[in-house]
Amino acid sequence: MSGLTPDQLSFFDKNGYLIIPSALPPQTISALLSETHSLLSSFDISTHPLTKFSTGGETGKDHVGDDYFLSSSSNISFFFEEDAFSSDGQLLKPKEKSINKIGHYLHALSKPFASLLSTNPGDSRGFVEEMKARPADVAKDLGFKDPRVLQSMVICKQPEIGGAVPPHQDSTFLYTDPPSAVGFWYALEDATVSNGCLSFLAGSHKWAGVEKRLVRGQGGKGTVMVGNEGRKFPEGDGYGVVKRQEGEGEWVVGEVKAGDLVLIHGNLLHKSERNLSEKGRIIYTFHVIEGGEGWVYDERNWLQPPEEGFTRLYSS
Ligand SMILES: O=C(O)CCC(=O)C(=O)O
Repeated sequence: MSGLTPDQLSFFDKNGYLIIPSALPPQTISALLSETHSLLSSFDISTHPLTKFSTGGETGKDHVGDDYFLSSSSNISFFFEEDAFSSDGQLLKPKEKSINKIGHYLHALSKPFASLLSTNPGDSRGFVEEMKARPADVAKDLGFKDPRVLQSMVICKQPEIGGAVPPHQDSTFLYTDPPSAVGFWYALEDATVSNGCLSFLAGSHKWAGVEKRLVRGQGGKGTVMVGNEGRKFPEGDGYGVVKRQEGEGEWVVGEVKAGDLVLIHGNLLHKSERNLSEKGRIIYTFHVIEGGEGWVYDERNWLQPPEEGFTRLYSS
């Protein structure tokens, strides 16, 4: 077993995030970076719709909502940094240095990334022997019954033009009723204040309900942000009963080293700043939701399952 210790579980419960140092061995970090660079250099820009990645602010209307984005749950797609283009639409840098993120089915279609989900040495996805805090073990310790990986992404946060990610809760984008999303976020390069590491509003998962959701627009086209009429907190003690206290909830900076894993509760407010430095900040993240009985994945969610369904980590 390589799940979480009681201290780690209690830190996560209290704060809504947890940093696990050196979860990935060095050779795995190299393999994942090498796969990232190979994907970046081999994608065909001549047939690409030049979709930028934007989180879309409050309304969700200017969120990337075209078919390229909406169909990316079942393939490997490439999204540009917003500042990658000149005012007349020309790329300012080579394509490899212009991509903000790659997603959303790396965990199934890319062998190096899929290997992180492997639970046994005979698995055809590959098995990373020395990995700490294996996702299936972590999910079990967090109480998941039938955890499903529903999306994965490499976020490059390119040098000089790396876009900011405004404060958000992942369950706004990956809603189940009741909420259940947890992010697994692996640094593949050191992330610091200068190149746009994560920050967390510690404890906000206990008082910040999921008030809005990103869903598909009319006729399944585009995306729109709507009010959440479902449950706003996970089931369990301590959710939604406390109000934000004055002075409580400082933003905590999460500087990490390559190989560290950060777990992020789906209700936790978190963000990252722009990267104006010369150093990139490549990370890999996937999100897990509860697929067990009693949790509903809404058919209006922007992200819909591929034909084979979301990827099971295990089922009880
Ligand atoms: O890596 C980042 O900068 C932001 C990632 C994030 O907010 C997320 O995965 O929910």
